[in-house]
Amino acid sequence: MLPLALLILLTNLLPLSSLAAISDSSSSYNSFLKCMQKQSQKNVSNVIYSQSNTSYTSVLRAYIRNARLNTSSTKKPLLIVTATSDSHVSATVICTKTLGMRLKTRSGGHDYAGLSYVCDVPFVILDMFRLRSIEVDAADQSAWVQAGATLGELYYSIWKSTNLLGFPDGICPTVGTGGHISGGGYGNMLRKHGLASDQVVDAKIVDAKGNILDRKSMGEDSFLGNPRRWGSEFWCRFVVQVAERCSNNRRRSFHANAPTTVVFYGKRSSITVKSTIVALYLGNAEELVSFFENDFPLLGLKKENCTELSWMGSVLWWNNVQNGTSPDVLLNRKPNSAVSGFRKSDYVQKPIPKSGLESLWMKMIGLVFNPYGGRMSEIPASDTPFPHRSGNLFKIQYSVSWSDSGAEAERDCVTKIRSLFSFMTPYVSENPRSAYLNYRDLDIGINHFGKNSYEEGKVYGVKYFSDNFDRLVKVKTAVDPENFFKNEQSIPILQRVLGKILA
Ligand SMILES: Cc1cc2nc3c(=O)[nH]c(=O)nc-3n(C[C@H](O)[C@H](O)[C@H](O)COP(=O)(O)OP(=O)(O)OC[C@H]3O[C@@H](n4cnc5c(N)ncnc54)[C@H](O)[C@@H]3O)c2cc1C
Ligand SMILES: *[C@@H]1O[C@H](CO)[C@@H](O)[C@H](O)[C@H]1NC(C)=O
Ligand SMILES: *[C@@H]1O[C@H](CO)[C@@H](O)[C@H](O)[C@H]1NC(C)=O
Ligand SMILES: *[C@@H]1O[C@H](CO)[C@@H](O)[C@H](O)[C@H]1NC(C)=O
Ligand SMILES: *[C@@H]1O[C@H](CO)[C@@H](O)[C@H](O)[C@H]1NC(C)=O
Ligand SMILES: CC(=O)N[C@H]1CO[C@H](CO)[C@@H](O)[C@@H]1O
Repeated sequence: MLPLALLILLTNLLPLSSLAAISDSSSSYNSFLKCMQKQSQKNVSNVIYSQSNTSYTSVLRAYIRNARLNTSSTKKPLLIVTATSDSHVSATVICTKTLGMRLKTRSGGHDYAGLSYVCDVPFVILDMFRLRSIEVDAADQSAWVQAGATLGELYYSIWKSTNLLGFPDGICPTVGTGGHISGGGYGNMLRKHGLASDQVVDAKIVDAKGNILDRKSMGEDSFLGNPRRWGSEFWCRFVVQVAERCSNNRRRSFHANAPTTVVFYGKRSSITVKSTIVALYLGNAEELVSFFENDFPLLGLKKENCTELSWMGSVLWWNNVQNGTSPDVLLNRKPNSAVSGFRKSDYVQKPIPKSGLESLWMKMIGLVFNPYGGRMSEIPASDTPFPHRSGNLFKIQYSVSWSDSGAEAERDCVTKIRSLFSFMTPYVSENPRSAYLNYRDLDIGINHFGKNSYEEGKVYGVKYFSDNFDRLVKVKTAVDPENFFKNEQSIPILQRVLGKILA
């Protein structure tokens, strides 16, 4: 197998002028317990936490990944179910519905707006962290991954079973596969292999009646309208087709082969803006250097600017883990640790003119540019719910994080990111102004579940799903006509009035 070549390019220091930087808990517990007992035919008392259980708070906090949503005024679940089997998942759906509560499913808890663990009506959290088995079949180049497994656990399991396979998933090891893969999921191999969700060949889901379905039993329409997208909260198990052997990558042309991640960021405490370009190339350093000599001679890239590593080595490298450290570090779930943050996204379809870039540097907060193209342009936009395919040059992530708990720090940061977003309007996609589902942003629209849920849903729906939105609404209406699986930004249903569908 060929090593992967990693490179770090360019560290520019630019001057920076302005960078400012419920209802009754115990009775619901009893009814819920009874219902769960009946549905799952098992003693379930060890998987249900009410607010009076001593471990309730530590279970809740373990996968809160945005400290902004860890305050005393943040709404808390009445109950948390830490499912350990399919039958628990199915029973949780049925019993939550029976008791008239909202269901929130949490896998890794990284939703930027905390939609997996915060809700403004009485709710139950179906917590998947105990359902985390991973079965890798190296010969078949596939794996079954339970939704509660983290990316780090998936990487580790693949590495344990073979050094010839990898998976095109995100960077941060604590992210949950459940939310990540069902919302798209990209990493450093995006341009070569597409999204994590593009690799899904089957899934187990639980529908609104509590039935456990797979690709065959749910039907192609539902499958292609992939779990999270057509409902909101499901349990899924993914068969993941892991990447082809690295030695095969040689045949691909450079552009499809070099998924560059470009990172620009500003530091509040200093007067400089630091910009960094980091990229993963699936091949050796000589090849990479010769590509750069032809295509980007001004960069002056040399072999010593590249680091050759195995795929696992690159996974650790992207996580700033020192060379030689055991991949065991990927298994650290780091429970109950988070900073406060706010994120937004944009898609860029035409080059940003130099004048725009110059003003952008002056306003800079944390920005990450992810180049598209390559495999992403080959997959037709209507093939899967994820619509941002050819025609997109790159995606931007805007981010602000703060550590002071004061409301002032929050206001300051949120104001800054919104003003930058507004400044960017002329340079990014329009009608719709597209956004990435996994970079949850409640600013772009919220469903209040009133009469006009379709109209409200369309506001954010076309930003996340473009022309695929209406198809997703049809599938959603067919499989979950009561709209049981819902959150602030789920796919709405078409309303039936006097037997007619209104849209
Ligand atoms: C530190 C950090 C790094 C990140 N890095 C990347 C990256 O490199 N690439 C990238 O693409 N994204 C990245 N993200 C975004 C990440 O992919 C999304 O936040 C993703 O949705 C998180 O999945 P989760 O299971 O951890 O989150 P959760 O908060 O548990 O879930 C996210 C959403 O999916 C729903 N959901 C969760 N599990 C299920 C399930 N089993 N069935 C149905 N619905 C479910 C939840 O209800 C919620 O709406 C990052 C986020 C963070 C905070
Ligand atoms: C490459 O490495 C050399 C030596 O360390 C350094 O001077 C140069 O700036 C680097 N080039 C790039 C493009 O990073
Ligand atoms: C369930 O198990 C718990 C201990 O784990 C026990 O206290 C309880 O009595 C059991 N309930 C039933 C209905 O068997
Ligand atoms: C949540 O807040 C509590 C109390 O301030 C703190 O101990 C805990 O570490 C915080 N957890 C997260 C994930 O922010
Ligand atoms: C990483 O460490 C190994 C030995 O532990 C060494 O052989 C290898 O050259 C190192 N790689 C890099 C890129 O430093
Ligand atoms: C999961 C868990 O520990 N649940 C406990 C919550 O509290 C009740 C009453 O004390 C126990 O019976 C449960 O086992």
